Amino acid sequence: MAAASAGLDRTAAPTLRVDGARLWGSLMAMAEIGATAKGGSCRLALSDEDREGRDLFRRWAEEAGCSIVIDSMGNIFARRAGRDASAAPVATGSHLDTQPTGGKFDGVYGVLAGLEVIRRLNELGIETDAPIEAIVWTNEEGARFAPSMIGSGVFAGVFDQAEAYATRDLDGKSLGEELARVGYRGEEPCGAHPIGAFFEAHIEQGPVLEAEGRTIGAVVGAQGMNWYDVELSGAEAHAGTTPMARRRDAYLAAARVADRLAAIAHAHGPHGVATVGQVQVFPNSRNTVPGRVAFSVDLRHPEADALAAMEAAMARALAEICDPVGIERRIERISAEAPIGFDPDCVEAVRAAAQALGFEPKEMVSGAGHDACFLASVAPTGMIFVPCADGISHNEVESATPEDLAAGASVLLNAMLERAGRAA
Ligand code: HGY
Ligand code: MN
Ligand code: MN
Repeated sequence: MAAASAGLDRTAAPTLRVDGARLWGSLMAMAEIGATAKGGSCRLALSDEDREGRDLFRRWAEEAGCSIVIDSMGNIFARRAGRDASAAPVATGSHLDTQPTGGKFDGVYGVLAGLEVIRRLNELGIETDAPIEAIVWTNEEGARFAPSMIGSGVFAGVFDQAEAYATRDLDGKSLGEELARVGYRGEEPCGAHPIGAFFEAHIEQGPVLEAEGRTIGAVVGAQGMNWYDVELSGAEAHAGTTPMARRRDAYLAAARVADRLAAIAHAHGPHGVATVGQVQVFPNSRNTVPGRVAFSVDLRHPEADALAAMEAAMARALAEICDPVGIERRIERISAEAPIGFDPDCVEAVRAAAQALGFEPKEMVSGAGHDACFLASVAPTGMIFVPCADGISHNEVESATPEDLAAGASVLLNAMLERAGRAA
């Protein structure tokens, strides 16, 4: 009965629901920042558009009575006070940065669902025991600065901050310089911020929930994901006078490697996936045989040993393709995220909240990486998925329904409240 005497009401609270129209309105207002002609979003990490989105989030959070802390990696912590200021906050959040041809919901849904939780608690006059926080993590996508999830990765001690500051985009600008330029290089040392528990709401970015007619995914873990930088060096040559047999064509070798990577993924199907997303050809002239090609590789699999086998198969493919034609190769693994499992109590809080709202949640493993994957190593963490149309994401047509988004945010509200406790 200690909890009751401390004025902490753990009785089963009525199931609360967010204001779905307000959440949708905030999503559409944020989508106007970096809006693309095809209806998507482009707010590359630490760009002017990212800064504008961050500034809007901060304004909304301050209007909701939150105090704001920004850490040395630009992660933003918007805190709604609880009765016990010394308690570690129950937090939620995601990212505002997008892919170059991103959608309106990847990341931003998790940030604004967190803001809606705070707005709704304010509206209902509910005081929690622990503080509630909504967080914006820096550079989750990794589209501009590799690797991905750098803000949460430095926070969790996975990446070194100095190395993160030094990483450069294709124009040679460093993350540290850009962080200072947009005014988000905060004072709080990254990683010093206490987190009592973390929940992330996100669109599934895959077809499963929609195909099964389900609204809520209770995410139990995420698959492993390795990123590589590969550089192949041959020799520039004249496109007209150089016989095919005398060429050391770096692009042709890279194309063959990409084809073999697809075969490796199929061989480790149905879950193995491989992607070459970024390719730079040098000197990139129509009538010069490419002498050098730099490209990215993204390998993923839910099982660690299968992911290791895919990496070994990639190394063999590179040797078999490059050695016979005298192409030199350099490969660097720039990030390696092992498959992770989320905290069973957090998964249960998500499941129970969904059921209380009338949804039967589907247990799922995430195919995408998320900031929650790193938070899981420093705090009890769970994720909530909602469907997106045709499972499409990292595409301007990405879409989700106001009803599903509201449902996921209501699950988030109840799961966080259960964890934070209501002051009686
Ligand atoms: O790459 C991912 O899985 C995430 O969308 N950044
Ligand atoms: Mn995301
Ligand atoms: Mn993404």
